[in-house]
Amino acid sequence: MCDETRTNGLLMCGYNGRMDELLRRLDTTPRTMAHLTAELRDQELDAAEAGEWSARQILAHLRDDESMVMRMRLVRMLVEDDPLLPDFDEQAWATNRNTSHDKKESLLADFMLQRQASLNLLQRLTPEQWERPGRHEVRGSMTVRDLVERWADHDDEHVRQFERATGDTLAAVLERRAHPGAESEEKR
Ligand code: NI
Repeated sequence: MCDETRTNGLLMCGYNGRMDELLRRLDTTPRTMAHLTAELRDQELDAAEAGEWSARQILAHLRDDESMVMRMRLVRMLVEDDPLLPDFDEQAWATNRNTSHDKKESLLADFMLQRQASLNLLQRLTPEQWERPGRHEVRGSMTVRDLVERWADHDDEHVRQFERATGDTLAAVLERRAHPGAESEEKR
């Protein structure tokens, strides 16, 4: 069972530092996205190089993926016996999904809520549940632990993609916030 301890206010199962680290990464992403979106205006949210996603599309993708792909896979692996997990064509999904009217505040609030729902499940997994299997259509056999590693890496990939789309970085945002008077000409 879960040894309930708290790290930075986050409920953790203390049996494995690696799992805690994965959950910490998942817990951090909504705040990262909040920092990265805070100063963006609509024009900047929707700017995109040809063939690339805009910042708004990336944020919408993280929101959609959380409940409809990642948590769905998790729940199926917890309740079904070695389920077959369909692949998900995120390019096709993004192309056919009209998120241009979604306000960044709504997308961000949705993402935060959905991520918290995922963490509520993940924080209470037993060691046995972390090892439950599933079969991904393309990636093959995986455990819940493999899924969560992929989940955290997926966050990081899209955070970097978001930084490329806006030409800004989390480090730069935090630096500007720490030194509000020192806005340089290179920023916008
Ligand atoms: Ni993705």
